Amino acid sequence: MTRMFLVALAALAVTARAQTSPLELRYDRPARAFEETLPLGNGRVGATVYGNPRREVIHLNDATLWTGRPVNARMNPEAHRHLPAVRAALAADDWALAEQLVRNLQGSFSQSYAPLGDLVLEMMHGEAAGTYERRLDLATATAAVRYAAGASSYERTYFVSNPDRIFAIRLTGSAPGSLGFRLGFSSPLRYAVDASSHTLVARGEAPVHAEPSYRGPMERAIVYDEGKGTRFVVLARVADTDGHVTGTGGTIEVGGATHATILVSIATSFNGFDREPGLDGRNEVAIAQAQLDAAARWDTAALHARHVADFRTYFDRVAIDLGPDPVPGLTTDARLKRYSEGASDPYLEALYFQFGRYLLISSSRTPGAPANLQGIWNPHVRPPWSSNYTTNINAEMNYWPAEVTNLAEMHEPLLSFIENLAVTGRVTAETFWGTRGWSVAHNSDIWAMSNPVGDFGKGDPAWANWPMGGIWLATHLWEHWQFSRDETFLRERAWPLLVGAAEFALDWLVEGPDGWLITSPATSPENTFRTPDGFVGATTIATTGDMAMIRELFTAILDGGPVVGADEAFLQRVRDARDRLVPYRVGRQGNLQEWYHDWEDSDPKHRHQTHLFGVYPGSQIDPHRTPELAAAARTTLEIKGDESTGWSKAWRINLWARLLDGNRAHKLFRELLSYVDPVTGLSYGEGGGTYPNLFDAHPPFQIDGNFGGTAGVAEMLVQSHAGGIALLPALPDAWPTGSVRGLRARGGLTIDLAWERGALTSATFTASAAGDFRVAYRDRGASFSLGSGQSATLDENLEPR
Ligand code: FUC
Repeated sequence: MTRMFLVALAALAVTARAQTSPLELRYDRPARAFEETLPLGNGRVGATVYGNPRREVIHLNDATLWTGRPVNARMNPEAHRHLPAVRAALAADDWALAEQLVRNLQGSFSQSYAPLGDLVLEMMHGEAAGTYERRLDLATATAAVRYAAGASSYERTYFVSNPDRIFAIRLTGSAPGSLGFRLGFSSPLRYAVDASSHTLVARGEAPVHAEPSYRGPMERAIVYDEGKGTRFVVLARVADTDGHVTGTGGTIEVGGATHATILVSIATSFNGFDREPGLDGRNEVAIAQAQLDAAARWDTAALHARHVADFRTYFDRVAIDLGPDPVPGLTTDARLKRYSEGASDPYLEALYFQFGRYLLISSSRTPGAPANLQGIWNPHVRPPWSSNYTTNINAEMNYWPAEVTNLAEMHEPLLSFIENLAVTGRVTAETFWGTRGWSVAHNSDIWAMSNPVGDFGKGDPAWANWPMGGIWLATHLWEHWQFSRDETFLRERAWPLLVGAAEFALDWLVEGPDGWLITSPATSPENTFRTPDGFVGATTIATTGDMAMIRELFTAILDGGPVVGADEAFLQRVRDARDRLVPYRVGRQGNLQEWYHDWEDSDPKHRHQTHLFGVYPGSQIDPHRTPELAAAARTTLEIKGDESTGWSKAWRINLWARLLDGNRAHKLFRELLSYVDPVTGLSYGEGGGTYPNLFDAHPPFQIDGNFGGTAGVAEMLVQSHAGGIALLPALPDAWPTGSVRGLRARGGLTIDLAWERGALTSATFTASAAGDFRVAYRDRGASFSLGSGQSATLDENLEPR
């Protein structure tokens, strides 16, 4: 059995090696910190592997384990009554008063994504000696640790299976009887563990409240209310072993073995965003038991084969070659350092791109529980920024690679989450903003909270009072339709939500001083302006970001209306409103103006750049259609400079790609991949980069930069936002020869490209929906029609092959 299993793994490794170096993270030592661990996940359960020979600690997570309970969206029912006073202050240019009054439009903070606990393996062998290996194979989503101790060599293989809903650890020791270990569990949450029945059973409950960590130490930062929080259970059973198994207290002991498999089944009582996880929770024990019993019917090799087949369905859709591996066999941390010091490494760049896809498949397969700020991998009870959904950039950025890198199914957790948000968002729109439709502010959690945060007046309006999250999120529904051309999706799921977002926007817009429609109050996430007389604040009118998001939404409505046969009177209202939105303006410095007035930024280098939304992810500004605005966007980026946080750099890769500057996009990509040491680098702030395990460093760890970086690579190779499809629109000099297979474009095309010495050599298009397509490469263009399932291949002159 063991041998068969290893042979299967080896065969997979050989297939991968045939192309280039295998797509793997590899290290010659155990992880010293969380940011060096190997992340595994089935889109719900997460596990991070340190790989210590004698004492292995694995952080476990479940995407549905959060603090809190269903949110009372009607938490501040009279808030909207303060709006007229805020608007009057803004109309009188009394920015300071508006800034103060707008605090009346705040509610509670979001809840936090919770850690679940640690699986602890104490190995009963002496000190490890000799070679040590720790690897994560991306194509098979399998981690492995190999080392020797005494006269035996040991191997551990780890994977989290989606089809069998199980986390499996296979352990072997080469010498007869040399494998022995104790298995235990601990959790930073309230829990109890028992292993007397040979199955380790750990049960616990999440707090009903956790204060965001940025609020600092405070009383009642963590509140438990027994029976009210989300319950969790971990069942761990040792299967497939030739050793003897005993259970005492909270520990399982295995001795005298050469092989054993630990099967770990996890479930929570989370039962939807609007149901009590305590009283009305799911029966987590029955679920976990059923998962365990079902998985235990397969042997380990079969479990692994089923897992790999499932994972590869998604992962293998895209292959990329950006150039040869200059240092085959070098460990990932050494490679990253070498790259940070200026060496070129197209293999690492391709690996980083594919790692983003790996992370999305591993973290985003649970309806209503999209990947959060840390994906699903979090060991902290009060994680950075609550590890929540931050909708003023981060939650959306997580999903930038979903469609373009051919993982549309992984978009689904976000799309279903938006459906939940529209429910609480309707109450938020009515009570906070006095409008119809639905609206989401800048933070959310698994309970789909949608209110502006700030603890009822204590939050800085620069981040707390931004009501545009729903509109930004709604554009994801539109994007999913554009890439899939799934008319049923558009009609039945997306359209009602798009209309609700538009109703909010129509009601939220008011007539401004020059007759334009404006938003009032408005902020530009998390920036502050300086008025000519020196007042620094955030609350104003008609920020460029607000206008851009509304314009993007209205354009989607007007494009989608005819497809679904929407009511013409409604479309006319949207058309009229869109024509009256405050237009883009170019500021004194030649920059794209962020504020309604041509004010200075109090921090011109700020990481947020919401006013560039129309360049990316929006589709309003580009060098061909709007050259002046594109030039102004460029100037804005020049003023900001390139140094920023991880996600901010990742956004800028995409922005520069859309501005058709491949070399600048690549420079930012290089900077996103700057080595950040987790042991000394656990600080909040700028200096974004990449940790040794390729997790994005805001710092601290925040997964959005990984996803934004992956999207950025795709955006350099294919763009499809402006009606046609641009091939290699921002190919950097650093990638003279390469190929990519399986990227997706709007209209439902899958695209394979190859290029040599900086020039396209061939392009193949396969349509998943019938359509007429226009493609462009440099100054050449071609048009063709394809039926669903049909392909076309063009040569370097865009002539059919
Ligand atoms: C916003 C950003 C921070 C961070 C946090 C999660 O507050 O300004 O940089 O990304 O969200």
